[in-house]
Amino acid sequence: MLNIRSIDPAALDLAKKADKDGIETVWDRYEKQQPQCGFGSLGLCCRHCIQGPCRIDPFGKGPEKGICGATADVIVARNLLRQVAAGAAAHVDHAYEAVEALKLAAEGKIDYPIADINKLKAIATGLGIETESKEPNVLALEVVQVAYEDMGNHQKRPMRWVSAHAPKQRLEVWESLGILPRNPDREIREAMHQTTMGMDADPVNLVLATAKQGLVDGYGGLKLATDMQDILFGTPAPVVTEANLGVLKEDYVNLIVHGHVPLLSEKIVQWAKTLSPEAEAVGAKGVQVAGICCSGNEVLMRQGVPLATNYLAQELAIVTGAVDTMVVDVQCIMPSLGQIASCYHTELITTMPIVKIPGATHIPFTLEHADEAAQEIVRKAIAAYARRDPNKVHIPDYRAKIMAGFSVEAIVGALSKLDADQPLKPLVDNIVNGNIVGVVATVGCNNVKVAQDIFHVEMVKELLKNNVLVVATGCSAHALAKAGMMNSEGAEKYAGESLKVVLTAIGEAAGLGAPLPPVLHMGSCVDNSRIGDLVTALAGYLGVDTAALPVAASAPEPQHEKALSIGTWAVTMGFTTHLGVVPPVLGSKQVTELLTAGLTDVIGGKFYVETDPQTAAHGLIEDICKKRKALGLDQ
Ligand code: NFS
Ligand code: SF4
Repeated sequence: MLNIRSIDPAALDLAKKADKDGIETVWDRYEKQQPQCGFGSLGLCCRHCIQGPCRIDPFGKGPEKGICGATADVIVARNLLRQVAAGAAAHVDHAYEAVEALKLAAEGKIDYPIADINKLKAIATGLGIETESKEPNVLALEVVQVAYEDMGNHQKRPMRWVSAHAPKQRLEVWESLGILPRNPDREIREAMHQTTMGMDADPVNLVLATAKQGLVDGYGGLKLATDMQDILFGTPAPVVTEANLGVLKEDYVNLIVHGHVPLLSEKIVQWAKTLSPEAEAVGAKGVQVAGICCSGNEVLMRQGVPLATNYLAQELAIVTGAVDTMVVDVQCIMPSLGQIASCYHTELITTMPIVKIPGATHIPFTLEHADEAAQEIVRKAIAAYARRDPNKVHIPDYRAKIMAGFSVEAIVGALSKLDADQPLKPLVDNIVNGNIVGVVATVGCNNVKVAQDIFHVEMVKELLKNNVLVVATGCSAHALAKAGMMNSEGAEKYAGESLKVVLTAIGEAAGLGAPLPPVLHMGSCVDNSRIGDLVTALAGYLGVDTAALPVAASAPEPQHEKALSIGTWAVTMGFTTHLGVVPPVLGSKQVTELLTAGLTDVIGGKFYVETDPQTAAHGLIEDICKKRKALGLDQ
């Protein structure tokens, strides 16, 4: 079946091969699910106790309450809180592993570096830790201590990762709403408790609890993970490489890293280089590592590893017949990969105790034996290369040049070429004078309900044309990378006149000899914390609340619960946060109203749901213009 909906030429090309090879893809399975359940789509079904399942009739003709008496508002609000808590849990779990890694690295118990002493010092200073004349491992242990205290059950105060890093004005807002999170595990546990049968029946209270989960996610997940990973592996600096499945090479061993946590993928990149002679010994020219989803973004940002593809085309990567091994850790890994890999020579390798897939080889990854696991995985890929069937290989010849690695430190570094004393000033000046109308962060996934990448690309085209600077992470960054929006030519092609002037000036000053890309790749989904850091710095420099900045966020094609938790965090930061796919909340007028309008007065931000890319772009621009006016920038 050729059900594919995508604008990615490589995906379209491979869908034909999938059809020929008899491979069922995510698009085929989506078709088979039609029509999807209306109750579920509206958020109106509840299975929280086994008197249920209960469903509310959205047309008011059938039941108006669940068996226990829960109304549509309660059911929708409870479901949303659980989803956002689940998203936060994924990020907190990820962050926690990185904290453990830093601890063991600092104790010298594992073979991981502490690569970025400057970042370590900056984070320690931010947490109020004295850094003077302390050895890096001593300092790292003190930072870990704070992280562990934040995670500890005994503490009643809000997380220090929040109070140390959040914008001042925001802290006051969150405190007044009673949503400052204590330790993340406790808050997630409480959300699970709060949503069980016979608990909270107040939709407003439930929505506020959801906002609190947004903060758990933003600071206990995203920010903590990025900070730890930067200390361990280095803070990204600009790198140049390529994106899309054309980065796979016929005469190389192709090893794809897929998932999210860089603890394993960093090791794989390193061992792929070291073991390259073994690949040559079997007739390959070397080992080509490429990345899918956020593992891809992580090793791109720090090691310049090319991007293979984003979420929706993960199955099609295997259909190339050229992937010798795909190694996965956690999150966004389609269970279908095991079956698809079995139709080719590809060895699918799972590594985590909580992600096992029938049909995959399981090689347990532990911090203590990371090098052994990585070597074994690379060697498996080399062995699989020998089994590759040339008749089954088809690598679509599509790849776009990209520049990535735009951490806040890298952005400030480039700007400091224009003003060494006040590096944020050139950016702020250009926002004030209107050369840059505002900034939109596009984040999040692909969703099979939308033609792959189309919403990201079409909306961003419109934003750039209107001189809005775009920063991107996650699968959105993949989409925009593949579409050629992350290189200098992209600035010429897509940026409006005044934005182009700024990009050119920064590009020249930074020594690129060409404009800066119009879309800045800021990393993986946990690296949304980098966007948080950037807006926090901008707000601090201007002495205003982040909610006042001409900045907005968008997840054009969200699919994962993580996208909902990140979006919720963006709303708590005071941003209008666009979703291009309707989340399952429309079954409750009250909850929908709270999320899209009612909360704004108290929290400053809101969700904005719009399923047309052009309209969404203009909606965001309108929002940015209102904020400009309120700041007195445009009369
Ligand atoms: Ni984010 Fe990254 Fe992609 Fe969505 Fe999944 S990979 S963590 S959740 S699908 S952007
Ligand atoms: Fe039904 Fe209430 Fe049980 Fe949910 S908690 S399944 S609404 S009885």
